[in-house]
Amino acid sequence: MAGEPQGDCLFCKIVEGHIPATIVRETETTVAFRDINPQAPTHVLVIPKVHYANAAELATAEPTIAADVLREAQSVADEDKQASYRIVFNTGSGAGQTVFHAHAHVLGGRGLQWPPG
Ligand code: IU
Repeated sequence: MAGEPQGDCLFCKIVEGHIPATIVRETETTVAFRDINPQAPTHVLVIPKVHYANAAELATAEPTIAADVLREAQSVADEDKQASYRIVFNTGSGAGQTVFHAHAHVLGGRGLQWPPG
C-alpha cells in the first residue's frame, strides 16, 4: 500500500538500512544519500522515508513531507557549498525514472545545461 514499506523497493531497503548507502543527512521523515552513479560533483538523492511512487503522489498524500524533501535539498546544497544547484524529479520511465520511490536528485558543482537532455 502507498505510504507503507515495499519489500521490492530498493530505496525502502536503504531507509531500513538493509542496503548500504553513503548517507549525508537524515531527518525524522527523510534520508539523503550520495548517488552511486554521480552525474555531477554533488549528486545526492533526497527521499522520503515513506514509500510513494513519485513526487506527485507524495505531494498529494503527504504535502508536509514533500516540503521536507525540498528543504533537505537546500540543506544538502548548503553542506556541499553549492550556491547554485538543480533539483530533478524524474517521473515515469520515459523521463528516466528507474526507482519508483519518490526521490529528488540534487545536482551541483558543474555547469548545468538548459534544457536538460
Ligand atoms: P531515477 O530518477 O529513478 O533514474 O534515479 C535513480 C537513481 O538512483 C539513479 O541515479 C541511481 O544511480 C541511483 N541509485 C543509487 O544511488 N543507489 C542505489 O542503490 C540504486 C540507485 I538501485
